[in-house]
Amino acid sequence: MLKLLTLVPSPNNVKVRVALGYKGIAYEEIPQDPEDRAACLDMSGQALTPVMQDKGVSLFDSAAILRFLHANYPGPDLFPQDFEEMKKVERWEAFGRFGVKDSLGSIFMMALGRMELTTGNVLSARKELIVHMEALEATLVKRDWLVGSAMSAADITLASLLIYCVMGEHPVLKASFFGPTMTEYFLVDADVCPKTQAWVRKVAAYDSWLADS
Ligand SMILES: N[C@@H](CCC(=O)N[C@@H](CS)C(=O)NCC(=O)O)C(=O)O
Repeated sequence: MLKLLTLVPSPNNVKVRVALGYKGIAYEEIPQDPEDRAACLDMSGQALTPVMQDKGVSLFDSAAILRFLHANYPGPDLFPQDFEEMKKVERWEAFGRFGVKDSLGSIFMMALGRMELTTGNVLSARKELIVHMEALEATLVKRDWLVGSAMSAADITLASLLIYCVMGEHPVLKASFFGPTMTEYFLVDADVCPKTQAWVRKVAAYDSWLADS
């Protein structure tokens, strides 16, 4: 059975668990202690989660894991077959990795005490995040999913990054080692980008940890 070393409340981990849930793949989950990276290092040669082991392969990096699941398992596709549609998914993934994640990451770094925590820094990261949400909203007012007619890796990647903005009150997120301040820094009002907020909840429902919000 597929093994997943996972840091329960982390966006990149939610992303992989959503993909597993969506494709209906059974897996053994091995929650990680944020202070102890020995198992990740042992399995993948690097310390970050998520890490997956399956069919004789050990893989780190959520985007690589999604491609592995798409290529090796039946069930709903995570990536389109069409070349142009694939380029759209990859553009959304890049927007997640280099746009949304940069603003999100700076708030995480402040909450973890790795970057100077000032009101100005929090506010400017929040402002950037809301601009990113507005870009998603402009697409999601016109269509249910970012690319094609069903959920894809584009939706899974972006929605998982926004869980703290939308679902920060969820007990799993609120109780996380990032601390309750994360909710305070990230959470946006219900009337901000409502389509995007509903879409984040719809995607997150495929993760058993976040399903019952
Ligand atoms: N590119 C990697 C990034 C993985 C990553 O940043 N993992 C975070 C959790 S979301 C982590 O383990 N952080 C540990 C730390 O910063 O101490 C991916 O997409 O999986």
